[in-house]
Amino acid sequence: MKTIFKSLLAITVLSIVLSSCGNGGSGNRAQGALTGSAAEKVYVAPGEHDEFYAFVSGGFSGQLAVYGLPSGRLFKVIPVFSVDAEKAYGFNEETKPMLNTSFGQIPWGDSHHPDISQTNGELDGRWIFINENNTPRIAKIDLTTFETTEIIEIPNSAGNHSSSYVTENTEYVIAGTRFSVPVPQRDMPISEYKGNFKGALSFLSVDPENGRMDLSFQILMPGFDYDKAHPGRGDSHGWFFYTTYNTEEANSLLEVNASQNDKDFIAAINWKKAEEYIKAGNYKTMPTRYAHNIYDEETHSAKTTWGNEVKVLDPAECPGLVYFLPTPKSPHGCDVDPSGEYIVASGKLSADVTVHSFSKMIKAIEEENFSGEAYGIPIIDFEAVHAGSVKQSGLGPLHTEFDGEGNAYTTFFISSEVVKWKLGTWEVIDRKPTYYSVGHLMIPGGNSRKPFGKYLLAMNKITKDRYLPTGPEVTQSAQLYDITGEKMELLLDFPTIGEPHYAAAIPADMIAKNSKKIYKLDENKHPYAVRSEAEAKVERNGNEVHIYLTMIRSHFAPDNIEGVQVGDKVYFHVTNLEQDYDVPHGISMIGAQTSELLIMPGQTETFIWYPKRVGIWPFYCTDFCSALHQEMQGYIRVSPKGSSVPISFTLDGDAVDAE
Ligand code: RUQ
Ligand code: CUA
Repeated sequence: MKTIFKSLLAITVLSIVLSSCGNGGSGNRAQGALTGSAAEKVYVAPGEHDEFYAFVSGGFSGQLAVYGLPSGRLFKVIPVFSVDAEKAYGFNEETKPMLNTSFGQIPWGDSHHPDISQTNGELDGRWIFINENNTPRIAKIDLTTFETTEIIEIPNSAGNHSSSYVTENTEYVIAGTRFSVPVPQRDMPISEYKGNFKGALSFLSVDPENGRMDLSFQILMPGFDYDKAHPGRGDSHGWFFYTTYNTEEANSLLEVNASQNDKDFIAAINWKKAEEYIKAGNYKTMPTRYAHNIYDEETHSAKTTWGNEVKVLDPAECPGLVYFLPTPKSPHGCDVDPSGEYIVASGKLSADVTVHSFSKMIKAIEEENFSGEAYGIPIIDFEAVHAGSVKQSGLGPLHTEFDGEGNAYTTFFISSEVVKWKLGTWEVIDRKPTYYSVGHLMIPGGNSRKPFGKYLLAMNKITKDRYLPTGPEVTQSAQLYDITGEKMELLLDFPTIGEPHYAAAIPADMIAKNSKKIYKLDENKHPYAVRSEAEAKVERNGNEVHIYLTMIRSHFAPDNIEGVQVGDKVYFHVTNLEQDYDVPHGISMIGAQTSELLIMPGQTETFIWYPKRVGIWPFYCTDFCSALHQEMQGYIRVSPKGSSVPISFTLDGDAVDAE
């Protein structure tokens, strides 16, 4: 086994070396040149809109980026798990609670797999969910505001990788632990991992009205690594499938020790059965602690509530809840075709892509066609569940998506290619190189009942010489392929933010029409909001000074403030009074140890400034908002501590309004 692994490793290294010199040299661009027709296919004329929104995970940036397809133009980076000084996310008082966890406030996360909400197995465009791998969390982004509105921490987990995928009607969004750990956490020798560590799979219900997530239950699985997951659909709706690796339960040098078994498993979870067990009270309640952070659009503020228990199911005590499907070999991707019949597993160390059949699985369960059991969980006989394999299709298969026309597309990391093959006959139809070392791929709607087809986006881990060099760190990138014909056609390369793990895309017209234009001022329930300049004021409360500030083109009210002292804690509560589309204002204060605020029309945000020195200190608008943007500024007079200068402020502002 070790030899196979080492030779695969050697091929990886070789293929990277080959690809980097194969296309090397700045003089040789011919290979990458597009045909005129390819250029036309991605050209979106100035002022025209793209056909699809693509939401591309930022990987270790912790964020989610919004691109247009086919142009590859970047529209927005949505801050999710990492602070973002540009948008004040995690810096202003309102969004700080979004990053609360049981470990404290965490300024960074590792985002992986976005998934758009579904109704009847089709994308509905209401929300997009994304998982955080490092400090296990799932976030929800509202697709009317393109803002993160909810983050829930996943207890009893470590490395929330097999996440965040939704069931057919968004009944659940799921999480799964990549690293098994002691549950509950305790002090014990690592060498006693085997048989003692557990892998928690989590099911979070989603309120169909407001999208509110709730940690419904967890299934405490054997101590394997739970890697990827996808929901059943159609007939297999009610099931969830997770790939596992390290069924060896090794705790060290996994590259060798977790590559011993010929086959690992896909864990098939019957979540409808889980609901029955929960209903029947067949669960344990486990004390735990996790943060649940919700952003309220009316108060423009986030609040954390704390969960302190979770319902836990033990598969050994719940017959029919979990089955294992033997699957070669350290499988990564776990993908279900649009019909729900085929479960495609990509064994990282297997030469073939393995496909299981859902209907065969049900039959095998009925006939109890089992080849053994692991920790009380039946292992279905491989032949009884195996539908077929795509033979010798490439090296290092990772992920598969579907076009809805009976074709599947699988990425191969080691051989750097996308391979198109036919469901049912398993024959390879086409293969195209990627540049280089592709991880995920995405077809709009490609993990739903109704893929939109047309394009395939390959997300690459390595770009080498594909772009202008930028020092040792070079961009990662995505590549767009036309999949309307029998053969795929490479159309476009474009750089991405962070590492592009998975993505999700949806026809633009499904969400563009719902996009919010402004926040209504008269619906603003922020406790420090003011709705007109007349209400703007400055108040002292001990050593706290609260400035209720307004902004409108092109001035602040008040814009001269006196009576602040060294040692005060000065709150800027700032309301943007604009009610027009696309007129944010920004504000920053000299010496404030935080970011600017970038405030949308009708919104209120807060930052805190600790004046340290006596003097007259300016603040100004940071977003070029009008012809007189440069005039949008103000002063604060800071007197020594204990000074008798009273709080005073101006409200006339010497109208320099451009409008
Ligand atoms: S998993 S390739 Cu998160 Cu494949 Cu990224
Ligand atoms: Cu307001 Cu610039």
